[in-house]
Amino acid sequence: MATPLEKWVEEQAKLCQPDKVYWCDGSEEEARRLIEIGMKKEKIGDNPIFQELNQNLWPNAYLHRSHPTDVARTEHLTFVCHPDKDTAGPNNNWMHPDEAKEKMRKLSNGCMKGRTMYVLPYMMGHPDSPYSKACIQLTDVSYVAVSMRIMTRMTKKVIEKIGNRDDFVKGLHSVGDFDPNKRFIMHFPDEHFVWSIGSGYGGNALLGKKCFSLRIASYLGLQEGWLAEHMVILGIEDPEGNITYITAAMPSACGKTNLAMLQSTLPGYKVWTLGDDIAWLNIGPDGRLWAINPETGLFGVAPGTSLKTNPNMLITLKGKKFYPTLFTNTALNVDTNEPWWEGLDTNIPKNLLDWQGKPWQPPAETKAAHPNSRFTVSIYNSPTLSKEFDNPKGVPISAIILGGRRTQLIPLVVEAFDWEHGVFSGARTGSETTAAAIHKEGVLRRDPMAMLPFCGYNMGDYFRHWLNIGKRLKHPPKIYTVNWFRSDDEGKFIWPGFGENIRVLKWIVERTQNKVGARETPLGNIPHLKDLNLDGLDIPEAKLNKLFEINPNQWQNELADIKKFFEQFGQHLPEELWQHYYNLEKALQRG
Ligand code: SAT
Ligand code: MN
Repeated sequence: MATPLEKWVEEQAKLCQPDKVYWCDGSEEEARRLIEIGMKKEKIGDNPIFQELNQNLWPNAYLHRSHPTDVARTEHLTFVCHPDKDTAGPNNNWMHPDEAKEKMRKLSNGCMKGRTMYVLPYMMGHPDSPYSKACIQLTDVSYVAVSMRIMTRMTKKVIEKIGNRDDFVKGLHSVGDFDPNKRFIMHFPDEHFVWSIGSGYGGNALLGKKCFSLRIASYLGLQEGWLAEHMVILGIEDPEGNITYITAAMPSACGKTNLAMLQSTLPGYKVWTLGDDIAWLNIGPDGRLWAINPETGLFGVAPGTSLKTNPNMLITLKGKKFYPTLFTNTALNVDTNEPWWEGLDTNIPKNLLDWQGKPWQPPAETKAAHPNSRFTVSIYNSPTLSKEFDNPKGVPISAIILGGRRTQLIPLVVEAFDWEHGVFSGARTGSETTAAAIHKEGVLRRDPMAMLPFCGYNMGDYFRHWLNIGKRLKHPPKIYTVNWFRSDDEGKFIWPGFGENIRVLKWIVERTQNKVGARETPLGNIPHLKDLNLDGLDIPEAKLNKLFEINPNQWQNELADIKKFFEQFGQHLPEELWQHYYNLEKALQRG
């Protein structure tokens, strides 16, 4: 008798009509075979799927060039298909599940002809964790199969774990013909099912990542009483050897990965990495909030990554532990066969191909590496990997950081008065857009908890869910907002960022230990400058003050914009958040 899993795979194969169905076991030997296939047989246009890079300098590394129109997440083609629109909320594109399936069935009919359907069994979370989920993705491209081996725990054991159950997490993915007009990423939360066609790009195609671990998992979390968040997880070790665990939410390409692997500039402090993108947060039996990272890989933005900005990442990328490491849409140094991107070093190689494989020389109108070019590498390669990474229980969280990219207005760090005020502070967070998704760069958009593109249901209800979680926590983490990007009158960032951010983390840790005081402002508590270790930094006092300036006049537009954002959620927006809004308005008037 066929299991529900076997039946499901068979049905999808009937629809997509691949030449072959191949069940992956997740082994290294298999990954090597898939890379061979991707180098020799499978193609995108005229390009092979993989190209081997210099194995001496970049062990196990391969270059992938995507279809030129397929370089980032496509939020306008991403739908959350609840039976009713209200559940999806104004923060999601919505389509009725029946209509969405009809559309996808038509597009998927025969979409895998001439290709192999890979069946990928994988776990999100450690297999022994009470919080982990067993998943299956189908895909028709080796790039996705190999990427999923890096990003998740892919093993045949998942098939045994699923056994005769039919409630496993399902993903059906095909690159189709890469036609942007036939590209859709559809989520069916009630069925734990994601159906994606037309794109091979990370967040559109690695369905365990944003699609399941955030959009669908956030909805599961609402039903089951936990949170799926767009957050890094890290441990901060102080000179006495105590480790404090925190999470931090920031929109894509705001330095989350750099934060997760931060190289401390303060003697005696060290950061341990647990995750760079997604955290699942559960209330433990002790009444604290516990975090696991459901992933095992890092899918980071390449441009800007250097020995100066993130030395640990370069060590990770050159690590040999886990096979393979992928570079997507970076440039290529032809003489040395190495990947290259803007910001890697100051020397521009003489003989360079851009991300599409065309000769490139400065000055040029476009960048050599695509601004959203990425690396995919195992977290096990990281020299800063926390010893708790594989602990099925996760780590207890003492502080939550909610960040955004704001060149004006928002102070370097502010502590919320309590959990509820923290939820308000997160809910009003805005960020200037980057290249991680297809939209205009540098435009302000509200992005609460960095979850706007990833919350799989009405965000008004999401805020209510956060408030409810807070009520159930005996020892809630403290909540902070940070902004590394505030700029001076010449448009230059005031704060040096990167490794120097440890100075802000140190203050946060000391606040969670009640070791330092704070100054109350309308936005929340900010540091006394004497408590912020600024040794060796050369920031004039006037600029330091500017980092923490709260200008009530400038805040008038901001308040109006927050109000407009909140109003969209109508009755779904918790009354408590309006209360905090009016409190802030009044406090700013008082100055
Ligand atoms: O493409 S992903 O969504 O996986 C990466 C990102 O935008 O954060
Ligand atoms: Mn992300």
